[in-house]
Amino acid sequence: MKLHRTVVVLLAFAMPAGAHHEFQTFVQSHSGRPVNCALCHTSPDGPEGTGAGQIGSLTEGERERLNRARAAFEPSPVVDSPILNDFGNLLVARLGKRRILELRSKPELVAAELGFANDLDGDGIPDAQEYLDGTHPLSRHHGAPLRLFWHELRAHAFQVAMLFAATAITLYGLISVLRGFALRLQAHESGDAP
Ligand SMILES: [Ca+2]
Repeated sequence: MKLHRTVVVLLAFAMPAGAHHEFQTFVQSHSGRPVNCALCHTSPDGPEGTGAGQIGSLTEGERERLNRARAAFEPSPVVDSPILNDFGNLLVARLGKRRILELRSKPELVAAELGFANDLDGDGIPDAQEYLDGTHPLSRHHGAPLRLFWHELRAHAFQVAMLFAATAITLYGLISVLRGFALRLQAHESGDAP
């Protein structure tokens, strides 16, 4: 077991810090939605390159943060890699880099191992569910439409109940008025009208 862990650690340092496309491939096939590297990385084009959020553009301080994050083989309280977004950093913090490397061959297990308690964008859909759905865990306007609808409905349950009550009262009043008119008309036609 120790030898296995040592091999994983050595491989991790030997590997370039590229995106792990196994996760992206799984999410796309599972959800049917297109997903790019921005699911976990700062740059939608992945960590390799010289653009914003990519390794070639990092300052000395950011490189130090990257090296600290790359050494997070076990779960840590906080991981702050400049090439990862908040969801990517959360994954490394919760699972540890060693486990993430292992999960490249079982990307379908990521959601269960991350757990469904976190909701980074506060849209009511857990990060792990957004991973499965192929929606962005850092955009509160991006989620499976039905899940967003139910969340909004629950969040505004009181206002919705008041709206229904007001509508019901208005309809009841309208029906009463119409019924009164109908009775008066009926009485008028029968000659009993005052
Ligand atoms: Ca969410």
